[in-house]
Amino acid sequence: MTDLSSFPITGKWPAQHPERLQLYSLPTPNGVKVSIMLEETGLAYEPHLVSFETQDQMSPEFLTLNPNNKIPAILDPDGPGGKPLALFESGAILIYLAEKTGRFMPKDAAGRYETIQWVMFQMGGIGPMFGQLGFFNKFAGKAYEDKRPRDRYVAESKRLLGVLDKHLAGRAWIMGDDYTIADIASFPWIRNLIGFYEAGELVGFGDFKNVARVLEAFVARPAVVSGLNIPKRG
Ligand SMILES: N[C@@H](CCC(=O)N[C@@H](CS)C(=O)NCC(=O)O)C(=O)O
Repeated sequence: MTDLSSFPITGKWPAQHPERLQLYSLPTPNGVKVSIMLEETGLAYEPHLVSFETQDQMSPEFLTLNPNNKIPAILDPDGPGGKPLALFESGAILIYLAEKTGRFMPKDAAGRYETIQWVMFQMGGIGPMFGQLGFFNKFAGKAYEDKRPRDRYVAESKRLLGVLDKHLAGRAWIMGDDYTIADIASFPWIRNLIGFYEAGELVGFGDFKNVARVLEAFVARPAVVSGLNIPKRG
């Protein structure tokens, strides 16, 4: 019988099924990457809602799992060597889950590195830049009179979308015929940019036909449809 009681996080979010992978998250663009991956792989897992309304991400229990106070984070009772493994940073979690399950990552070494390269492109480029654009277009930054900060992130987001659009020409997915963690990392952010952040017009999304085509295929996947709402908001 798996026992996770020595992990302080289980004091705040008790594990009903300690033998299952424990997910601590919220359905944001970073959070849903992991929910979608878990839904795609069919791994047994138990989702726990980390509410920002109650600042759960700042709680001492959550900080034991991620000292950087951000979702998503996981605790896998069955990590390498059969020992529990706690992980944060969505890109690291996607790579871990791909390797654990042997899914959504090419088997050959070159394909594996190229997939990781595109995951890093999302983690270091798309995520941070789109996130700033969201702040300046939709949230507190919207009220700033000086539009230069917003425009800087508009320009950078457009540039990144252009890079991805060119790459996707003639490809079904980022890695070609196969759907991988590079897609799972990237498309929740693109969906969010034109949806929740309401920045589609600002970045001229209509110009990125390949990105739009692959986004449509992505959101039609059943695991994406369900993953986008996990964990359920209270
Ligand atoms: N690089 C991190 C970023 C995670 C991140 O920014 N999470 C946001 C939600 S999308 C968060 O937890 N924010 C809460 C806070 O900053 O207090 C990852 O990809 O996991």
